[in-house]
Amino acid sequence: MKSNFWQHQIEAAGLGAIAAKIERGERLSFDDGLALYRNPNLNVVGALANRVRERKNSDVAYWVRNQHVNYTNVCNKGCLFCSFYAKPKDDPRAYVMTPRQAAQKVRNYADVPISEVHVVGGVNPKLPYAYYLELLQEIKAARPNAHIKAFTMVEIDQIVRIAKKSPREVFEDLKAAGLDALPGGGAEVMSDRVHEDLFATKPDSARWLELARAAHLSGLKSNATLLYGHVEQTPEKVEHFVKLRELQDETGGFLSFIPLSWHPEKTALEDLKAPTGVEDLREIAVSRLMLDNFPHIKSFWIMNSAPVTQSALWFGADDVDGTIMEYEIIRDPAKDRKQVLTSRQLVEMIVEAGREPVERDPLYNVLSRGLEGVSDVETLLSNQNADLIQPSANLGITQREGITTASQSLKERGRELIESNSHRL
Ligand code: V47
Repeated sequence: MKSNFWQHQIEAAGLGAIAAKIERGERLSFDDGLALYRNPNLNVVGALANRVRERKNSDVAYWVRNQHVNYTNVCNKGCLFCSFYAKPKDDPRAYVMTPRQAAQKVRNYADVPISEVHVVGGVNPKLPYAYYLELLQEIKAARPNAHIKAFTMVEIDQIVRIAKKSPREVFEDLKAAGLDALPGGGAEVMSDRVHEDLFATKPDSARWLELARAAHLSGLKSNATLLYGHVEQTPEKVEHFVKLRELQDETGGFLSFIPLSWHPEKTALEDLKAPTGVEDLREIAVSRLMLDNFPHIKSFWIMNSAPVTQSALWFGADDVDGTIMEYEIIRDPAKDRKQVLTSRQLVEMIVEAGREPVERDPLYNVLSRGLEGVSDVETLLSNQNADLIQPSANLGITQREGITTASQSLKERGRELIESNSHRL
């Protein structure tokens, strides 16, 4: 960054003072965060983020052999940004897997060397405490050598409530049942305004942070996310970073931050436009610069697409997530069944982008480098298994006709909200 060319670019973009702080390793302020979001020269913002990325993670881009299991889509939270969930009552899309069925999903991929099983679902008020413990136990028994990364803080909030125990006691029980780490997710945007408008019945940011703190104090590592591109405002995103890095100063328990690009399709807010690739790159870059104490920034290829993720590896990201196998949260069942990249495709994507692929486990222990052991077996198996257990097979919930789904009934509310937010967009 010392060359005259870059110095000129940085000064011309009006980012000289921020660049000097970055060079000195100083923390950026709230106002710096606003300035980075508002600066029209994305290349310079990205180059500054890349500077930090290379300082922390050199040329490496991490990937993981993982499998997602979404054990239920039943959810009583009614978030307007979500297309995944089904109402607890009378929703024909609703499904719940028994712990054994979830474990069978994992066994279906027994021939793939998976190191992480990522387990999340809706907040299903019918599931008892024992269900969550059995879910972990059955999955662990099906895949003893894989780490289980399970439950966002929103699910944890529900589990704590039904357990009638303290968060610390619950984390001890979950660890004993097989929990190794927690995903990000659930905080969305730490703003009371957006919370009220889009996900009022979910825990607020104070509760999310309290539970993340308890997880870290129990020795569990976790991730954090930001859902962007809907009705949030720039200062709310900067505030989100400030809150996360304060907790990270305290606990050191966060591993990775994942900006989640919102997908409006089939949600109550589907009339809003989706974020563009340029916005995705800016979110990666600003998060890398603001979250100075987070070791990793992930560009989740499912949300960002593979091409944007390749560019993101030069805008601050050092992780692309993994093989996934099946992802229900933004899946359109009418269009495609599976969202999977083989280990070979992931590694080739990273090499093509000019970075060094390193396979990791959920705790960022290095498992392999370069092309060691990569294959195309995931696609073969995921196609073969497509019909074995389809979530829409409606496990344990009877289908009925003539029912208004959650997303239909919320659409009206969504339209009103879009109108009332239109002056902010
Ligand atoms: O909290 C829901 C998001 C999250 C939509 O920790 C949507 O490695 C986009 O947390 N468009 C759950 N996003 C997923 C999550 C996650 C994903 C990947 C990796 C990790 C990790 C964590 O999904 C929710 C919500 O913010 N979400 N609906 C949507 N329509």
